[in-house]
Amino acid sequence: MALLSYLERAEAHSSPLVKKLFGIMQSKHSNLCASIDVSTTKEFLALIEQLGPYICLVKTHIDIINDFSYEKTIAPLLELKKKHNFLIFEDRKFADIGNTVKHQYKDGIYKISSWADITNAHGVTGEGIVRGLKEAAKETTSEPRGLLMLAELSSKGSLAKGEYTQQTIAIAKSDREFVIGFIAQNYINGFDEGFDWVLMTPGVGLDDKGDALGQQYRLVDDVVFGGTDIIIVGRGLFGNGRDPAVEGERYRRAGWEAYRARSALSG
Ligand code: 5BU
Repeated sequence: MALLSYLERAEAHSSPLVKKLFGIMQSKHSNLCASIDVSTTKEFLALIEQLGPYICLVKTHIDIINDFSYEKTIAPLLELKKKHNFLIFEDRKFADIGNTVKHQYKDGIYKISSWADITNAHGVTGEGIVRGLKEAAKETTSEPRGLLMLAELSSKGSLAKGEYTQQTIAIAKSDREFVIGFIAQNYINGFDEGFDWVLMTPGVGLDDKGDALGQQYRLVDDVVFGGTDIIIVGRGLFGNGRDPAVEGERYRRAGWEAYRARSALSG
């Protein structure tokens, strides 16, 4: 079957959140998610300001910011979101029982459900995790919220494979409204069954092979031709003194061209 454009997928999708995401991707010609892993609010906001024009999604690890506050960190982030038109994905990787993750998502210092459009969860604790997170989202806001299930990881020796991955996919299918897709390294048999899941892939780098702590990088073409919709790039955009605007445009173009080439091949 021919691979549809992001616009066609936006039009056909049942989820308002996915419609919005694919719509942004189409209008900015970007399937690039920037992973902003820095420890001060100043660096965090400066990077997002620089990368804003090139990305469809900002991925955060909000708990690594030393000087976090809603007023100084989140309020300006939401301004940048409006200015540059992207969505926000908090890479929280929830992994507890439903009742606990419900509170971790909506309470505490970070109140993730109040500002992050998308978050993610491991399947290790079973289906209750989806229900707990969904309840928190509903109790927080009428804005659309979505969950990605962690089917695979990019790191060396990851245990998320085989039967574990298949069971995680089964958990995702328990709620096709709140769960919008997966984090995985490739398209996996078992995802689809006629539903247009969003697939996002981290561990992408054009210049490095990995890091000293088990990260493994693959090239943009490899992950896009492997079936991904959104490439997630962190240090490739700003590590080692790189210029975020130069690398932002480079990865945006690489990701977009790869998706177009894949669509043309499948057409
Ligand atoms: P990097 O700087 O491009 O290596 O950052 C990758 C980001 O993606 C980082 O925030 C990780 O926590 C995140 N990540 C990952 O690297 N691999 C995975 O499988 C998952 C998330 Br899930």
